[in-house]
Amino acid sequence: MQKLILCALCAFCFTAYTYAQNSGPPFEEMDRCGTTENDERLKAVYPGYRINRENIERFIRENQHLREVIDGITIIPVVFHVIHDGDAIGTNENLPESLILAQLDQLNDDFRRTNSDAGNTPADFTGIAADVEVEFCLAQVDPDGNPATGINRINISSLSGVDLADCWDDDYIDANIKIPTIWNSANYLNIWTVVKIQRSSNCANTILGYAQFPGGPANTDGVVLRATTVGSIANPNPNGGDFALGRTGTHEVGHYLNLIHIWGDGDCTVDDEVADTPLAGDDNTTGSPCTYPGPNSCDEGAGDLPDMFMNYMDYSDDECMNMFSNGQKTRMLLTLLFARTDLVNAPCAPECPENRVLSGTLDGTYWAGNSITTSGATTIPSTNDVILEAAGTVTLSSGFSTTGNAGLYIGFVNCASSPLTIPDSSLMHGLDAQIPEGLERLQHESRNSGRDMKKWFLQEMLRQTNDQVELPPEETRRIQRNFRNQ
Ligand SMILES: [Ca+2]
Ligand SMILES: [Ca+2]
Ligand SMILES: [Ca+2]
Ligand SMILES: [Ca+2]
Ligand SMILES: [Zn+2]
Repeated sequence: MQKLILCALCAFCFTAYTYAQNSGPPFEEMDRCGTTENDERLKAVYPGYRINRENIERFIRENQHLREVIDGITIIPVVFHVIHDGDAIGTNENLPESLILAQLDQLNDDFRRTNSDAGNTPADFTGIAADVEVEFCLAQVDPDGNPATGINRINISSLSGVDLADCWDDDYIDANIKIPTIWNSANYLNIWTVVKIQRSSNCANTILGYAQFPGGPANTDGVVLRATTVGSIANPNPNGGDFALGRTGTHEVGHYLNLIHIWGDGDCTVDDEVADTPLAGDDNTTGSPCTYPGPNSCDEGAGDLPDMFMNYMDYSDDECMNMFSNGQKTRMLLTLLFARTDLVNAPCAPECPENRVLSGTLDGTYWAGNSITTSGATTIPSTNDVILEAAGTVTLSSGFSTTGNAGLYIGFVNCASSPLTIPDSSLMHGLDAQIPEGLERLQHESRNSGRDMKKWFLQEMLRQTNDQVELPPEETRRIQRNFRNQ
């Protein structure tokens, strides 16, 4: 099932590029993804992991309504650990910065549906093709609070026990490469690029990438990519063959945000826990020219559609992939809400776009690079949750009001270009004086991890819209993310 079987065109593809040193076997023999095997291994080793996975699934199933409170763009800080064996920077697996930036671009394009090949999505699926509203930035601060580039080059000679002659399967990479190099996985998406990833079963050097689903051990959390897959449509990896456009990264980050394969890793009786993706009986390894319709592996009766082989979570060639679905988007956003809460408390360089003046009825998230001010009659109705996040000041003017069980969160995020100082007592007192009717007390949290970040928030911000839902206290911390408004 994992094996990629390509078409007769491969004879052409095979001669169209040359391999770098250590780049592995011919691409028609590659395994698209090792995530499922890694998942099975972790379930066998860590009993708690299986329970975590079940809890996350239950949360997603029972809290679809919370999708509504996630508004605006979520920005995830990324660190690329470029693992090499002494090659000059930009050579072989010691990837040039240009390819790493290209991969970051492709992630952003694919998750925001600004990918240049979005027009290839078949009409059957354009209605559900999603702007996931998640973006990625290179981490600007390391876990010790020092300025960083988000690119961390590591010579394996500095890693004890790592040898290119060893079998680099998921277990080996986790233990010998990830654990010694990881940045706190609660706060960063760690992506390791490596020269080879080998199958556990026979050490074949064929796996393009693998991810760890949420709920696993913190010290191995992240995504591993074969170095030859790192690139983009605009800047393909010269050694990547059919997998040069960065879609391995998109696929694996999809797993990292809890997506499972489009065919649910099973036959037509097993789905992918996403309602708007058609059932599929197995993976598709569709290659050029990516003709739609392709296979239709399961008959779902009325309204049946062919397989969505162009979904990032199938096994098609990079050039045939071009979409996530709305259902996949919901699954990823709810995962961020429940299982990757602190990830988005990001030491990225925040953008600093503007001052904002709000009035009328508020709902959702409002972000401003400098200040947010309300003007005249401004209301949060009892059914709404509102997040005001600014790099400067937030001022609730005299016409501001709330009704009933409205939720309000006010946060401040430092902006790299305009260092933030908040006069604690004065601002707290200023806000204290303005706590509107129907809202509970303000809490103050101060964080200093490389930048000033001070947040005030109201308890019970997450209004309980469903009495059966018991969110753990940490859920209020979902707000510690880099929100910005569209
Ligand atoms: Ca090398
Ligand atoms: Ca299936
Ligand atoms: Ca489905
Ligand atoms: Ca079908
Ligand atoms: Zn996969």
